[in-house]
Amino acid sequence: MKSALILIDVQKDFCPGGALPAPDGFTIVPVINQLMDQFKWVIATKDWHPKGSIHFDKWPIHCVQYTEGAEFPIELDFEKINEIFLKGTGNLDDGYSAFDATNISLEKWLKERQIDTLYFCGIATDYCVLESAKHALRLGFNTYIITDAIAAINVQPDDGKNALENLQAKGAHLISSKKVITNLGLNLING
Ligand code: VGL
Ligand code: ZN
Repeated sequence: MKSALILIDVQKDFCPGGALPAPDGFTIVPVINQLMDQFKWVIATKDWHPKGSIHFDKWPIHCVQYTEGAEFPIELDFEKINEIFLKGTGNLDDGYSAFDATNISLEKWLKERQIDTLYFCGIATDYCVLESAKHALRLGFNTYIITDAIAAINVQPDDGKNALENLQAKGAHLISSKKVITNLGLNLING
């Protein structure tokens, strides 16, 4: 089993003060910083929309390409990221799933490295983490969700909770960062 940590959309616009914030957006950053040391492979997605995207019929304008809101928060140790996958890049493209990234094919990238197990963290539990992890399960990846390293937008108060129940029913494993770090650390480094 070869594993990767995948950071979904840890971007300023999804953190408090941003355009479409998850209330716990900053809280998860130190947890993610710790997790990154456990993995040989650390990858990240960025929501990366063109200004005129139809996506903004549904959402406040956020994560526009090359703007500050699309950047990683400065507290994130982003130099540890091996590859960045850009999604939602077309005018007609919501890009909720990491596997819809357009600059590099995520599935191909993982297969080339024989990575078959994904540990998800990031934002938002109820949208892009949910859709990316569902997509990973459909493609046959072993799928873990690190429950204290994700943050929900919670348009409805239970959206994050429901997303996790939905994922668990589909075969995803829920795990704490502590468990990843203490129990699995050494195996994962072998990536
Ligand atoms: C997201 C809503 C709109 C996400 C992106 O990253 O979860 N949510 N665009
Ligand atoms: Zn978006």
